[in-house]
Amino acid sequence: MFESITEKLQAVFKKLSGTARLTEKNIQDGLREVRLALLEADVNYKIVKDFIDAVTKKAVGKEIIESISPAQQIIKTVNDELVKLMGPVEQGLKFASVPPTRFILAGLQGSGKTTTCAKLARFISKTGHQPLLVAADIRRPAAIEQLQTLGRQLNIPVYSENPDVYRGAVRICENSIKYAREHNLDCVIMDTAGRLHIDQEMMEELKQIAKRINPDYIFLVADAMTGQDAVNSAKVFDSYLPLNGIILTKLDGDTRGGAALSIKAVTGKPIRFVGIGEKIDNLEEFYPERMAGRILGMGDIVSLVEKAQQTIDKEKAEKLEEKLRKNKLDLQDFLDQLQQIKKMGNLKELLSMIPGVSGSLKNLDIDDKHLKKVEAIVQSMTQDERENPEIIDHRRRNRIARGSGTAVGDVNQLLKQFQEMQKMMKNIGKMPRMGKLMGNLFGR
Ligand SMILES: Nc1nc2c(ncn2[C@@H]2O[C@H](COP(=O)(O)OP(=O)(O)OP(=O)(O)O)[C@@H](O)[C@H]2O)c(=O)[nH]1
Ligand SMILES: [Mg+2]
Repeated sequence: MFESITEKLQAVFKKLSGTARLTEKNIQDGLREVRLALLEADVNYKIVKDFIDAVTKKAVGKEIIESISPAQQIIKTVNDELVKLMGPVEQGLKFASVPPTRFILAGLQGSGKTTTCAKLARFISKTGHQPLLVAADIRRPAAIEQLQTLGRQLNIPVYSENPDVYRGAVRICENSIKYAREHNLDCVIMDTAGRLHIDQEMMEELKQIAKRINPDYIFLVADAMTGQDAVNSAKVFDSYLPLNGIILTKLDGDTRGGAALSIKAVTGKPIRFVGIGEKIDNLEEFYPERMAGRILGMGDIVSLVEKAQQTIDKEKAEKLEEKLRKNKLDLQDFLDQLQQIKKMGNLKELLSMIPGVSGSLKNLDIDDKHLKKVEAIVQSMTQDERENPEIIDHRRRNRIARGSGTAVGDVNQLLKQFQEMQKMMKNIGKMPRMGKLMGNLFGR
């Protein structure tokens, strides 16, 4: 998905992180390339302009958090703006208090309506509801059959009427509601007829259906491969029908990403689901954060910076980085860091984001009980001992264990872990960028 834009953006960021110092000029140069990447991905030009303006403003005027590289900060800023561009999006579906909950799927010919109806029915049935598929596309006789086949595959009932007895799509939809009630089906999903282009007839029919059945959700099914055409037609659809959201299909195909990135900003309507393949299971709820992550391909750095920003304490970070560099981490720091890390969430998860680190800290235990023990042990040490753990001999170990209500084995284990940590820090400190990262990571 979106390989091309991802590749381009990664190249830009790589270049940025290679420069020793970021100046306003190389930020601007970098963002110019981001701009090109977005334009090439077929993002609406006006949106690109606003996007770059927003990122520039943030990137240039931003207070720099020491120990996160400026390039990482820019990646985070670009990420945040991408998320903003596509969100916010409400997740989950609200089911009507008086069933059935009514869904209308509309869209141009071939956009994926029929397939998506079936996928949505499957999605809904997995949440414990009983959907009914409604064959309301009577323009193409084969459409009814297509839906029936899908329904059979899924074991989901399909409501249809004999196309020879012409009663019109509106009537079919109305009748399907009755049918759903009689059969205790609590959702109806209506597959409507598409056209090659938006025309009056189609819009009238959809408007009539919407008027008569009072839908809970009208979703526009749009083909991501058609790029800005999908965006433009979405805008027209939205002017006729009160859309609740968009289902963007064929994101698995050779799409450049333009539709996904522009459609919310242009129409004001969020993407709610994405189709990522022809199979019935290939429907996902849409999360702007995940999509931004996929587009940038930099999820690791983004979450790292995020966690850092959440709890940043600049002074402490600086001091710690200094200590790290000189390899003067003492036991008090060790304890502080353990506590901070606990606040930040799962240590292992965090460390696993940094290449090469995950293995070396696998055995570090950091649950509450363990932390309390470490705390008690460190607090039973003298200042001198905390700063110079190598002076802690056998006699002192016994005393510390007694003082902290732990066993000598616990004290030994802690000292050993600390030693390992120091060793690791030393190695990491040798890599300039990693040193910064770790300084930041351990510096809250
Ligand atoms: N790769 C891929 N193909 C899809 C996706 N969604 C739908 N398709 C394919 O797109 C084609 C058209 O899908 P339909 O569901 O028939 O589209 P439609 O909007 O109902 O078409 P009409 O009823 O003719 O207007 C089919 O071959 C589907 O398998 C998707 O997310 N990914
Ligand atoms: Mg169809």
